[in-house]
Amino acid sequence: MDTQVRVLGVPMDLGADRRGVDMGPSAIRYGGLADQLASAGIDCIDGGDIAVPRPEESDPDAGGLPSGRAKFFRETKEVCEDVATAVDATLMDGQFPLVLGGDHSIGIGTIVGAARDDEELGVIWFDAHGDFNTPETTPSGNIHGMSLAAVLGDGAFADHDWAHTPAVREENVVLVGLRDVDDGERRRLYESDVTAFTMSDIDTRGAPEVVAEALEIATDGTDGIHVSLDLDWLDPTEAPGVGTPVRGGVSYREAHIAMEYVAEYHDQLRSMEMVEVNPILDEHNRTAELACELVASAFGKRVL
Ligand code: 6HN
Ligand code: MN
Ligand code: MN
Ligand code: MN
Repeated sequence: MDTQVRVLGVPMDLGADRRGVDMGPSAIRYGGLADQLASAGIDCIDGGDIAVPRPEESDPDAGGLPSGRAKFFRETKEVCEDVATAVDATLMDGQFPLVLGGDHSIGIGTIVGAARDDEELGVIWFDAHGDFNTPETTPSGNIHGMSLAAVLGDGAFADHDWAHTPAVREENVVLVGLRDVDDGERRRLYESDVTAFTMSDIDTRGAPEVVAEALEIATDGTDGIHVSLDLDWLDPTEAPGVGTPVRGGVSYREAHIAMEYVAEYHDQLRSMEMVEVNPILDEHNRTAELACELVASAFGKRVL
C-alpha cells in the first residue's frame, strides 16, 4: 500500500466496566506499532490522541436515557463525534486512518467517519462478542457491547439521532469469531441481515475459508471496507490483556492468516481499528505487541 497511515489514539474507557483500557493506545505504540508498520513497508505518522473525559468527572446518566441503560451516553457521543471528524479528515488528506482503542464504543466514531454519503461501506468485526445489544437489551449498560448495533441505527441510538450511517448496510456487515452472545442480541442478530460466523464455523471450516467468505460479503457491491479488531477475538492465552476475555478464541496463527487475507484486499481497505487492549490486565504488554504484529500482517508484511 502506498498510502501513508495516520495513527489516531482514542484513550476511551467510558464504554466498559474494567478500567485501564484507556491506556491501550500508549501500550500499542510502546509495543512497536511504527516499527511493525515499517517492516510491512508502510510509512506512518502519528496523529496523537483524541481527548476523552475521565469517568470521575463525568455523569454516567447524562444523555437522556433511563439510568444504567447506556452509561456515559452523552460523553461517548461527543468523543465518537470527534473520532468521526478525525477519521474523515484523515481520509480527506489522502491518508489511511488506523484507530487505536480504547474500548469498542469508539467503533461508532470510526465507522461514521469512514462512511461516505454516496458510497457503501462494508464492515468486518472480529470479536468474541456481537456488540449488537441496544439500550433495551443490554445486560451491562456498557456501550462497547452496543457499538455495531448503533451504526446500523438500532434502538435508542437512532431515537437520539446518533450514529446511524445509512452507508453501512446490514448485508455487508460480518461478525467473525463469536462465542459470547447475550439472549437479546442473539434475537436481534437473527432478525438482521448481518452475517455472523461463530467459533464453531471457524472450527469446522477453518479460519481461511471463513475469513475469505467474510471479505467477499463485506466487499460485495461496496466501495470500501472497515476492519474492526477487538483483541478479545483471540484466545485469552494469546491475548490476556482484555477486559472481557472469553475462552476458545482464535489462535495466534489463525489471527495472522486472517489478517494476511485482509491484506489481499488492500485496494478496498479504507480504515482499521484495534480495540480493547487493557495494559493493566496484560502480561508484559504482549497483547499490545500482538496487536502491532496483526496490523503489520493486515498491511501486507511477508516473511519472504
Ligand atoms: N466488547 N455482551 C456484553 C455486554 O455487556 O453487552 C459484553 C460486551 C463486550 C464488548 O468486548 O467490545
Ligand atoms: Mn467488541
Ligand atoms: Mn462521514
Ligand atoms: Mn469483545
